Amino acid sequence: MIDLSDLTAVKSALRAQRIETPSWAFANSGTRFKVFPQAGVPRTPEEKIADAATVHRFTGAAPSVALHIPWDRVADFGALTRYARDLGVEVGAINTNVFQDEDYKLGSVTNPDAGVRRKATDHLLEAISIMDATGSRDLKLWFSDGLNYPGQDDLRDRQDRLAEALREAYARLGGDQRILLEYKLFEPAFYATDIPDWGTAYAHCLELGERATVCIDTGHHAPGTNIEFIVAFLLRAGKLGAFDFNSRFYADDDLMAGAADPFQLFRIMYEIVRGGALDPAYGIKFMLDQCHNIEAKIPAIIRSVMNVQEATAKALLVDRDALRAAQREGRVLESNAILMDAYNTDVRPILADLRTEAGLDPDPIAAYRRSGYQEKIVAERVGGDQAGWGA
Ligand code: PSV
Ligand code: MN
Ligand code: MN
Repeated sequence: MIDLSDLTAVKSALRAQRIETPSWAFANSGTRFKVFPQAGVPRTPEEKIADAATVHRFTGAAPSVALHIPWDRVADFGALTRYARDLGVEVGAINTNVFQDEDYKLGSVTNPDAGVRRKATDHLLEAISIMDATGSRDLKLWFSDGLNYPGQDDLRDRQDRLAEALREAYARLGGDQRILLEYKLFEPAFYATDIPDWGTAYAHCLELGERATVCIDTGHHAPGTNIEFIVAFLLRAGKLGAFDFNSRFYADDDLMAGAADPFQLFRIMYEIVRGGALDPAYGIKFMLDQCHNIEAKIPAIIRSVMNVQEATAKALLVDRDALRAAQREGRVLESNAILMDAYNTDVRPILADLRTEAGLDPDPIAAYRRSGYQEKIVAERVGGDQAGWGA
């Protein structure tokens, strides 16, 4: 059993943890088959930010919101940033969108047409200008580029084109800005994706330099992939920059983080703790990237934040000295038992205490339900926005 008598260090690490919410998760979303609109969803970037601020108000752990351009494009990003700050949140990562224009049918930065590549790269540069205006540090890049058929385009040329666009964006970064590069095994392309895996993302980041790091989206792997190994490897190499948390049963399901496989989330967070990377000063961004197609959005996001916190709390409870000793001595069963002891500990009371100590309600979802916020947005907002998916 885990010794819970002195939780000072565990609590202070949990208190410092920050989870970023995605603006698009507050908007309507769906599958290829149907978008089920919900009452009260945001109609503007400001309303998405207001919902993100509400998540932060009840969790105390989600003080920034990622934007997606052009979905969240406004005339005055300085004003939007001030608006966010007034509500108690910061603008987080700026996500680019080079996947929704007709022009991108055969790719964006890897398109065989130089004109399309120029347009896509200009969009990346525009996103960096938005970062200048919002004070965001992170440019998050996900490319839908890929091929459906063998022979459709030259695999290697596409890597050269990708590298060229990334170089141009990288050269435009200023101050402490950095690139977070995502990979994804498949979808929307099915034969080949231009950044299919962490190794490809890592290699491009290495070529770019120290301000380029990999973003692990937990839904972007083949089933059964050992994601904590990727975490351990990238941390060791100093090339892990961020997570897009979500959970999946089959593909890029974008379900609530920790819903499908809480044990995997724990194993990931254990590697983070083991690597000393939980401290915000280390610079890893813990973001959510998910869609709520059938469930109410704000409570689902609150639940996801809580799930990440619970996985983190369990990871912090691992008796690392005992684990190391057991590992060194090759005590296999005991090593496994030490890890499982932490995983099997009910950490909900610890997190409830922490919230109470911070002046929050110990049960953020119940507090949200009682707050009247949902009724207010349902009454005020008619004709909610679509995240951009499943139109
Ligand atoms: C598409 O797979 C995706 O989920 C990527 O993970 C991006 O992070 C996100 O969309 C927003 O563009
Ligand atoms: Mn993602
Ligand atoms: Mn995804």
